[in-house]
Amino acid sequence: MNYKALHSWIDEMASLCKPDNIYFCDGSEAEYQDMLKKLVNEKKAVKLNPEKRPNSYAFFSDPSDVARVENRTFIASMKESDAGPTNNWIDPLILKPKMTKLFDGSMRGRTMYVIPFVMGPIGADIAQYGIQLTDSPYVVCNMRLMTRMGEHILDIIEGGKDFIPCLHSVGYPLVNRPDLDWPSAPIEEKYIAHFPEERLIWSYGSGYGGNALLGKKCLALRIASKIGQEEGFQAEHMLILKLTNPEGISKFILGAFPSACGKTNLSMLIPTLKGWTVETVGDDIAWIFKKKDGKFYAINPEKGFFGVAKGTSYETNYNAMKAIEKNTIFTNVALTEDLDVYWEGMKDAPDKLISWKKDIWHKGDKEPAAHPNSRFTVPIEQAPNLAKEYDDKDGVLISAILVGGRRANTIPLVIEAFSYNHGIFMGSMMGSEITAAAISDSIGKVRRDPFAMLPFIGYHIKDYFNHWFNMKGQTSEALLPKIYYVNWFRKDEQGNFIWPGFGENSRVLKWIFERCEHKAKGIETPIGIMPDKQDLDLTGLNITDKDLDTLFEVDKKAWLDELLDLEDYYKSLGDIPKALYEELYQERERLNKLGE
Ligand code: GTP
Ligand code: SPV
Ligand code: MN
Repeated sequence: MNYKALHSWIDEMASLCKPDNIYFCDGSEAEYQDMLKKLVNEKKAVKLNPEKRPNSYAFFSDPSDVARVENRTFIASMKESDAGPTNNWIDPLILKPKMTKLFDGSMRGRTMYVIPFVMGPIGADIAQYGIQLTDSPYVVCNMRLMTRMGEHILDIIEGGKDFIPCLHSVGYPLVNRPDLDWPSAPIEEKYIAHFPEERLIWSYGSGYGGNALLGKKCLALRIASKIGQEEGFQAEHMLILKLTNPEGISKFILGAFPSACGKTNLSMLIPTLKGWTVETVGDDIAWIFKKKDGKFYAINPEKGFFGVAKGTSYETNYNAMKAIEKNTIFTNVALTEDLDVYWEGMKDAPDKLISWKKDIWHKGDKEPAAHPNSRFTVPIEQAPNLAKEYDDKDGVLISAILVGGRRANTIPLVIEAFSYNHGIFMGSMMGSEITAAAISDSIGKVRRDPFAMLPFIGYHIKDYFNHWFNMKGQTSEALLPKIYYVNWFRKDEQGNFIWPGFGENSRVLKWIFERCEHKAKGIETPIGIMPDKQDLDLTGLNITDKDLDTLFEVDKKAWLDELLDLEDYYKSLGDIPKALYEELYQERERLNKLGE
């Protein structure tokens, strides 16, 4: 859509949703403060103690609206085969009328906010403009922290830039009933819908995170992945970090880990190795493109963090804790008696708290005080380790891509792919234990989640894999990023993590950095190249030889089983690229020879 269509679209949506008012957001600080003040007056938000947490607010969602709802997320392409076997497909000719009925009058008694925003640095070739219409002031405030938004973006769109229309309603019209603290619709009425051919997003019934901040997962991943497939870039669920060695040389590394598997933490890491630094460019989404030099570059389409609160502490993620000391919105965390925030894993629990359900909570209570998917929203500029390149429209040169998930067994600490194709194979086989970032009754179960994109590919997964190979094209290995499979989450028989993780992950990053410079050694195994114990810098780390052996073990039987399961998975996906089967068969052959 472009300028001509803009105002008639807004009028059309307003006459459908029937809000009491329409308000164009200018994106200013004053507007943000006014909205939060109003939300506090209406008791929909709590202003935190300004001496402890200046200019910060807490929101508490309805207990049924706490995460992405994958089974209510739809790809409504014209043809079912374009959505593929991993998406919920629904015929747009059925869904449109159904949702039109739901949207009809859905904003009664409310204001419709118009949010002009852009995903990506202004001026970046692949930046994508959007307009979100929403009846949730909570969403407006979060979009302001998470995206580049406001009047200046509307000016650009009115100047003729194409934009992606995004319609959102919490689905709780105020007709003969009072408002709720967190209005939303029952689960069976929630629809997070994507119309890829029209490049259109309609979201109804949820006010939470990726369901409602439509610039994030809906636009920057599902719709952008489809645009990228058509226009030659990749939209990926990846962090972007800048790693600098003691000599001052920097490299940029991407990491694809599923939801709640460590992207924010890795991008904000403080290395335990002396002289090394990590700076953050992005913590959740990367758009990858190729330049004329044949190399791959990345931009972060976002401008803020929507990070997992649970488990975040000054010990595990100092930079995140510093970032959220002020100007932060918290959702579903617990509150202390003096109105500061608390969550499990932050520090020792005080005796008494207000839980995310707004109940009094006592130390020792069985239920956690904060929701496991409690989150903070904070502008990226507040990260103490922000890389200066974060806003660079030309992107950063990618040296390496990490893939990985939560796996209690089988997957070693780090494996380097033999080639880019082998790396794509590694990404395709990723599995991870399901976390609380999505509403699911299978939390903890391992599921395949290729490139951490299973819930976010806006089209057929076979074409997604093809796109990886197409983007590679004829590029020589020397110009391509190196790909690594990592796993920080291996457990011992007692169920404890073997690898200390967090800042100690810098030891693995150092090996990767030096592999990219052809300096570090590695040994060939059937599943890829791994550091020998002496190749990994373990200075000052307390870890037993037995644990190290486990972290680098290649369990022939477990891997062969893994490949059998993967082959079944491949078959279930339809006609995926032959190159993936070739990689699988070669890996099996190498494994079969092991120990012979
Ligand atoms: P999304 O925002 O959902 O995409 O999550 P994410 O991938 O950014 O994950 P995040 O960094 O927020 O980490 C999620 C959880 O994993 C937190 O509770 C962290 O404390 C924990 N975690 C992160 N890194 C490590 C690690 O290296 N080791 C261990 N054991 N836990 C980790
Ligand atoms: C994720 O689930 O991967 C997130 C959180 O980053 S949400 O924005 O809710 O999708
Ligand atoms: Mn994420």
